[in-house]
Amino acid sequence: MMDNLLREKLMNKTAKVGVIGLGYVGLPLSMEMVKGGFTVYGIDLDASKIEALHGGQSYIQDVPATLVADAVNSGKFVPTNCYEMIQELDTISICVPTPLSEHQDPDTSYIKNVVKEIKTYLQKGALIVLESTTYPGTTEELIQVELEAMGLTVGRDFFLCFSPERVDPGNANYNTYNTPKVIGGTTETCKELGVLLYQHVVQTVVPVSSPKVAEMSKLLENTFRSINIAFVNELAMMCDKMAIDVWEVIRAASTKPFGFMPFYPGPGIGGHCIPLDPMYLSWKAKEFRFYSKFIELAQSINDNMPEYVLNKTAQVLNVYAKSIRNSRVLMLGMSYKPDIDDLRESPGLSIYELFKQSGARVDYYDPYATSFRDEHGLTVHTVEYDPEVFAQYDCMVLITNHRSFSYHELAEMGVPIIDTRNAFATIQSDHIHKLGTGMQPPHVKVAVGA
Ligand code: SAJ
Repeated sequence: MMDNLLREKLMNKTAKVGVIGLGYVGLPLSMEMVKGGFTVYGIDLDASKIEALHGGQSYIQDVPATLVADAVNSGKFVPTNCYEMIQELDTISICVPTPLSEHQDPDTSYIKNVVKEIKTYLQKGALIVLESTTYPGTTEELIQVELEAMGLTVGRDFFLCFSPERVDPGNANYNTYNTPKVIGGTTETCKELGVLLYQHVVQTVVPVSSPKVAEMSKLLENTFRSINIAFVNELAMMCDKMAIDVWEVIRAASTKPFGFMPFYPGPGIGGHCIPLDPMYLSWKAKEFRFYSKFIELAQSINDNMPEYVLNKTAQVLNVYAKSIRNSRVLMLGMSYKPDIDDLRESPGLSIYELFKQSGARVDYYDPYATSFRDEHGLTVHTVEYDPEVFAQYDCMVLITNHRSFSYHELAEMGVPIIDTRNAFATIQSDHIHKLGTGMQPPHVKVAVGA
């Protein structure tokens, strides 16, 4: 039986394991599989990635180059951009992107392209594990159906699982090895073989009853974040109206030792997961005529935050008798979260465009994300850090609270600051206007009953 043969190879680690997609998920996974004792064949279409890996270099911040070099030099990691390698593989973990289309619908083209190659080269008896975040049903609909149309039978001629990636780039505490790995098999045998592979690779494997449960659990994890972030963004807008400090409110609520989990307002949500994953779920739900008001509402609140930041800035400039048009605005930070250079879906990019469309003369300073292409394809570069130059701006807007920023020095410049992250929390100053603390700057006290 095919499964017994594969079971044997997984037990004695002679199985040739493959990873398709060597990005922030696939490369760390490949390295853990090497550590687990397997010979790993990494397949990626990007020849520059393959060249870098063969040169013992790493393009993923969490993967040391030395690890790559040792794995390649020992022959335990074989990077290639040839899909033909699939015909040698006993297992294939698919770690390709699942973005959104321009209409905010799932774009599963990367998965479909990989499946085409697997249909061409798959050797009978192989285990396929889809890791890319996607809607419930993808594994069966895009992989099982396609392979069975070739006359193969899942659980006999090939084995199929879904196991969501939980990679959090830059996280110093959690990595591919020590983050529990959920996995669901199309059949009981598929699940057993998937568990057998990953138990040599990660610390904890969490088997579930089906690929759909595994697919849905990942979407729950990230939709949970999107909805809670949206709620706290709404609370911030409410607090702006009520002149209550939302940051103090959250700090106070966080003292509750049970039944509460803090989320924080911001200029919107970015990254490769949170803005996208919930849309995969709401899109699939519509197929069942189920319309998730929660998800759509959260998406609209979060997507509206850049506009809200623009309006808050306009209100603050107004206090100083200035308009957005022709004001010199300096954005502090552009990446989607602190201390990284990742600009994917960053709300700062939308805020930059909104300032430009409103006629502001806008620059940005970010020591990590040092340039980006604007909506017209033009490259925009960060300005250099220069307190004397910064003091000339009409206002500064804190978008990303990088730890490297000199918040006291920035505050001492005397330039009005719109703080969307409570980054200046410990600095009391009349010209610092925090999101969610009242639309009137602190020094403008409205007389009660006026
Ligand atoms: N954000 C807020 N308020 C919050 C939390 C986040 O505005 O309270 C914003 C961030 O600034 C960012 C966006 O939301 O723009 C997403 O932030 P994130 O902390 O969720 O970070 P991500 O996008 O890197 O999410 C990843 C996810 N990991 C995986 O999908 C494997 C997510 O599930 C993790 O929970 C998250 O990292 C994490 O906790 O770091």
